Parts: sequence; structure tokens; C-alpha cells
Amino acid sequence: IGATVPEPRQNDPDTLARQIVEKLTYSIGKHPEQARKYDWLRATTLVVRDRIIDHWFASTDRIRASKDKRVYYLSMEFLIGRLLRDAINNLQLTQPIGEALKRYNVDLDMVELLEPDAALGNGGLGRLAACFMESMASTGVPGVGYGIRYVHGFFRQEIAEGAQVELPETWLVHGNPWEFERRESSYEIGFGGKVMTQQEPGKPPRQVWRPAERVLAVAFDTPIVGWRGEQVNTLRLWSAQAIDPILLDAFNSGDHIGALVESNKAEAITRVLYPADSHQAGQELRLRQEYFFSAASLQDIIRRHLGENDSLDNLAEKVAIQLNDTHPAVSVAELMRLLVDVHGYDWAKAWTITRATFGYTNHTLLPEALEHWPINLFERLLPRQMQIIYQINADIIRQASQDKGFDGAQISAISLIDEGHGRRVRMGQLAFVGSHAVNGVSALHTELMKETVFQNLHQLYPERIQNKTNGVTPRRWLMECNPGLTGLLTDAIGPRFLDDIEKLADADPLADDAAFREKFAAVKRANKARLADVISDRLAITLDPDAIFDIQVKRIHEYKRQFLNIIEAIALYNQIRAHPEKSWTPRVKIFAGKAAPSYVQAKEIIHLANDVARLINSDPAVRDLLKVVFVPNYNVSLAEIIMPAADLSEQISTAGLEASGTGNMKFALNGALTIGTLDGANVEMLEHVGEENIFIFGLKADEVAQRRREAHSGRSIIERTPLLREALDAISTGVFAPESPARYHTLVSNLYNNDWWMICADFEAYWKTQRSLDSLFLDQNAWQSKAVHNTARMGWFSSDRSIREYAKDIWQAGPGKVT
Ligand code: DL6
Repeated sequence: IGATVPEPRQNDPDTLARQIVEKLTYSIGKHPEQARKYDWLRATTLVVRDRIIDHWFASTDRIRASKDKRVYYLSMEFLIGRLLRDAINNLQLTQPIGEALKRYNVDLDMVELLEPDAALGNGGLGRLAACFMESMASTGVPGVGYGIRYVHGFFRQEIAEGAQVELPETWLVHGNPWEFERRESSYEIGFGGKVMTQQEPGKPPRQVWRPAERVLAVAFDTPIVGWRGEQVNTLRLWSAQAIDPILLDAFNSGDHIGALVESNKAEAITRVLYPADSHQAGQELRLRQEYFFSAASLQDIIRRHLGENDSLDNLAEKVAIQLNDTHPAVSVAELMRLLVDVHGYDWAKAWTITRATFGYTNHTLLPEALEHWPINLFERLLPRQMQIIYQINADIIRQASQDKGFDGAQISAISLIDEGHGRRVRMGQLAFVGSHAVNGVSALHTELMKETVFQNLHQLYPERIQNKTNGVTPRRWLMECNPGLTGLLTDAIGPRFLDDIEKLADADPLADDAAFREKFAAVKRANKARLADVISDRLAITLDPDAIFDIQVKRIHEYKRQFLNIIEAIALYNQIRAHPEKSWTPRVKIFAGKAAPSYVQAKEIIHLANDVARLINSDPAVRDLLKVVFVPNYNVSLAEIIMPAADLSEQISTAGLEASGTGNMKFALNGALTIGTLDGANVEMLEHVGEENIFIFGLKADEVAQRRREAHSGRSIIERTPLLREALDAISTGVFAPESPARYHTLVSNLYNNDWWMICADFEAYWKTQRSLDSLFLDQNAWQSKAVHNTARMGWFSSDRSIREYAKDIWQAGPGKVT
């Protein structure tokens, strides 16, 4: 049966209004007069969804017919946020749908804000995956994302008496109109059991895995619309279900709870997202999650491939699989198992196919975040995959010692088995050896990968590591979140930048145009006023939109140094009180971000930010010259309000530790100036925006490493820096926490004794840079000129550019590739 090509739909407000009312009536069962806000959201979503489905079918048919190489992006996390605005924007329906709804006195913005955030990720890594999905669709790469359909995404954060409280997030509670369950695409996933050797006459022996446990992976598909709706790709998320939903024998014998044990155990696999981005979870459930979604995705990929090809011989020509961090790294062993044990390939051929198919992206050098699993656990859960890992390891080690003459230390560095910590499987090493390309996410990070975690593997495979600097989608992070700036730019330079974001460069000369600068500043002020309203509603704190909005929003982590920012706020507070005669530039310091629930120091930092805010904001002596705000429950939707409202973006990680950052890009694209260290993608931002338009301070990565080797501590710096000492004294003597004066003792004593994150080492440089920004802000012409240069020069940091680089250098797929 040929694909049915639907009549093109009319997109005028009359048609849209009529269809929205039809959906209200026949899909939701409501009269427009009775419809509640959520009914309008659902009806609007369904009308938009119909259009997406037309494009989705067309894209799928086109890709199938072309037999082009497909890209599969395997990621434990997709932090997609809301989808309605994205879809409406990409289909160019913002204006007519807005008008259609207005006829019923319904405001499109209000409707869009009712949609729950799909928070299936922790932070940068998951949000990058979401940007990449959108950019693959926008640049015409035939990509499918594979991940997990968590019932509970990233926890909801509340602040109670200054401290973080974690509450469950329930994004599916009203159903999810964007997803389609595909029961026909479900696969059995095994765990545990035994491996048997099967010997058939005349054939080599074969290993057969007999799992003790099986669960079902069921697919749920969400369409991802590219820019102008030209291509719609699929995000396929797996949900775990028991094969037998109820054990009837147990039920019939009266054991009603026992009857559901299997089903509860299966469903637990996809129930909750692990809320840690910088520590490996180390629990059995996490390894189950990783294997579950990897194995289901591989079965699905192979089934699709064999539906269109005669064999798996050409898998790597037709399929590229990208491992987003090590979470899906077990896929390397699983693909080998499928090729060798199930499809009968010999080992060498299977290894060639596997390596040519996979690419691996590393997102962190933090040792505590690098995944390694206890051998006993791995072997118990995945016995055949463990055998395969041993065999891969033996081959690699043989090659390293025979071909490269590696010594014992080098061998133990590259080994897939860490013998030093109770024997563990190293997932980074597995992903590395099983991939033909390994990439870092900024130039600096990639170089550091070569010098640190993968030093020896880099020596063994010197061609394998390459850089792919991150990017962000300009649709969500400029057009949708900042319609004011988008409109201004369209008026000034025309609409070309909407299709090719690097054309933002056409706005660069406007930095010298006083009339344009004024309009640019007016847009920023309106965005600041909008954020101030949100903060006033949520926290009853009044902010002055004419103050510098100095913003640090991201996960809370010691290496990201929110603590340094808070100390600077306290030092500034002290100075304003000590020198009321000086003219201080009014400043609002805004923080937001979540701490991993088990990360004690990060939670203390949140508590401190709130304690400091409480005292400073209620002190009449500062005369509104300084305000500190911690906005609870940072998520994608809040980021969409915050990014356009910043004057100053804080990107102040200890150099060498932030792999890339992407918040840094979103802020600068929206015209914020950056205060930052030479870390992650800040380094490339400096190259693009020019050193006069970014404010870099502090130690460089090699200097940090050197200080650490010298066992640097903060004590002598604190003793000779009164500003720092006074701020720390105030913290440690309980000025900000009179009800519990010892609360921050450890936080402060760590600075005296160790200063691992170089807070003391960088304090003075940070303070001075902040004061130079105070002066600059008073010269609005100069400030706004730099802000315009930032926006105009950030086009390169689009995820479209990142995706094109992956497509060309790693996947050999996408437009222009004949495969
Ligand atoms: O590459 C995306 C993002 C980077 O921008 C951040 O710099 C980096 O910290 C983050 N990494 C993680 C680490 N997760 N693990 N494992 O989230 O990736």
C-alpha cells in the first residue's frame, strides 16, 4: 500500500479555530463555553499534532525510500521541556494559532505555559541531547533518539527554611498527547541466568545466554519537528513492563501482593530518573536501566535494518550509533553478543562491524562521574556480556603490548577491568575501544581527555579522539524564548538568520548604531521586567529591572563554584555597608539550580545562598543596591525566562573541570556579557566574541593542576585578603544562620585547609573583574555595544553546526552523503 499523501492543511486562523473547537467537542467532549484552560491546551496540541503527523509520515516515507544512513542517538536523558511552543514555532503557526485562540478569549502564551516540562534529564547532558534531536530534524539528518520513558523525571525542588527539599515530579499525570505507544515494537530484555555452550555438528561452539529474568521493553514515540516542519524525526523512549502482568497462581492462592511482585520489579526499571549528574549511581537498578534501554534499542535497530537489508554485513554503512556518555556503553558488548551469538558472525568480523558502527561522546573528566561497575554485579546481571568484555579486553591488551610495547602501568590504565578498586568494569574504556570515533565537547575538554583520562588509549589509537564543540538550538534559545530580540533582529537585518543562524553576524556592525543599541537595551529591559514579575509572584521579592541582573543558573556543584559567587556577594554587602558614601552600581544576584539529593556540600551551598539572601534583602543599609535571589525548581521552562533577562552570565567553574557548558552559550546568544574562567566552551566563546567582549579571570587549567600538585591551600590567601577573610568569618560565625551558627563550618574550613576548587586562589581576580563590570554598566553605550557583539557573534554555537560536524566527521550521514 502506497503512503497516503494528505491534502495540505489550511493554516489560516479560521480553519485553525474551527479545528480547535472540533477537537474540544469530539476528542475532549467539551463545549467551548465549558472548556477549562487545560482543555484548550489539549485541543490546541491535538490540532498541531495532526499537522506534525502529516510531516512525520512524509519524512519517514522519504527516509525509508532513500535508504539513507540512519543515525541513532542513545541517551539515558532527554531534557526536552515543553513541546507545544517548539512545535508551533517550527511549523510557523505562532501567529495564526494565537489569533484563532483569541477568538475565544484564550491567550496562546497562557496555554503554552500549562504544559508540564518533560524533565527526563539532569542538566547539560540531557538538554544537549534534546537540542541535538531538534537540530537533527532541522538539518535533515535522519535521526532517531533512544532513551527511557521515566514515569518520574527530575525531582521538583522546593526550598523550606532555606534548604532544598526534593519532591516527586509527575509529568504524565494528565496523560501525554505527544507520545504514541507502539506495542508492536516491544522486545524481551533478559537479566541474570546462565551461559551455555552449544555445540552443533560441524559448527564452531556457540555461547547461548539463558536469562533467569525477562522484562518487556515497550516503545513510545514522540515526533520531533525540525525548523519549518521540513523534517520530523522520532524520539523513541522505552517503558518496562512485566511479561506476565500478574502471577495468577499466587493471586488465586490469596497472595495478592506477591502476585504483583514481578510486575512491580519490571516497572521499577523505568520509574525514576536518577538525580545525579556528577556521581556514578553505583546501584543495581541503574545498571538495569542502562542495559534495558541499550538492549531494546539495539534489537529495534537490527530489526529495522534487516527489514530493509539482506544481512547485518553492511550495518555500519547504513547505521551510526552515538553513545551519549558511558550510560549506554554496555551496547558495545550487547551488539557483539547479538552479532556473534544470535547472528552467527565470527568474532573478528563482529568486532569490525561494532567498532565502525559506534561513536562515543565523553561529557566529563570528573573521576567521581566516570562509571565503573563491580564485576560481581555485572557478572550476575549480564553474564554473557561480561564474558565478551573479558574477551575484548584480552584482544586490546595483546595488541597494546605486542604492537605498541605498552608496559604494565600502561596496560592497567587501558584495561577494561580496574583491578585497583575491588575489580570493576570501566565503562569509559569499553565505550572508547568499541567506537571508531571518540569525542569531547569543547576544544579544551578534548585536549584534556587526551592528556588525562584517556591518555594511554589515545596513545594506542591516536586518530580516534576528536572534538565536537557543543551547541544550542537557536529556535528554542532565541526565537521562542526571546521574541522581542528576534523581532528586533528581523527588522534590522532581515529574516535570513532564522534559517542560518550564523547570519546573525550581519547584526555585528549595529553595535555602533546608537538607535539600534537603544532598542536592544529596551528588549533586555522588558525581559528583565518579565523575570522580575515571575520572582515577585513566586518569592515576593521586588527587583529593580535597572540593576545589573547577574545570573548563575546550573546544577549546584563545588566545581561550578556558586560558593565563590556567594562569597563575592557577601564581600560586596560588607563593602556597601562600610562605604555608603561610594556610588555602587545596583546589582541583583540570581541563583537557581538543583543539588543531587545525596550531595551534602551542594545542598549546603543552596542553604547558604538562601540564608545570605534572607539577610541581605532585609537589610535597609544596603538600600536596594544589592539583592540576592535563589529561584527554586530550575528547569527548562524557567531557563527560557531567565536566559533573555541576564545582563551578566556567571560561568566561573574551576578551570579544567567544566567539559563545555551550554548555559554560557544561551546567555551570550541573548546578549548577556560573560564573566568566566578559561574553561570548557568559554575558551571558544572568547575566540568568537573577542576578548574585549567577555570578562575572563582566574587560573587556567594547567595552573590549577600545578597548584593541586603543590598541595595548595587557601589559608595564606585568606589571611592576606581582608575582603575574603571577613566574608568567610561572617559565614563561619553564623551571621547568616544565627539559629545554627555551625552550619557552614565544614564549607569554610575546607577552604582554609585545602581549597580544592581554587575559590580562594581565584577570589581576588574575580572581585576585581566584577568591579570593572560595575563601572562598565554605568556606561550603557559601551555595555550595550558589547552585548550586541555577543549576540551577533554567537551563531557558531548553534547545535545545527555541532550536528553538521558529527554528521560529516563521525556518522557520514545526513544531507549530501551518499551511502
Ligand atoms: O556536554 C553537555 C554537558 C556539558 O556542557 C557540561 O559541561 C558537562 O558538565 C555535562 N556533563 C554531564 C556529566 N554527566 N555525566 N556523566 O552532565 O555535559
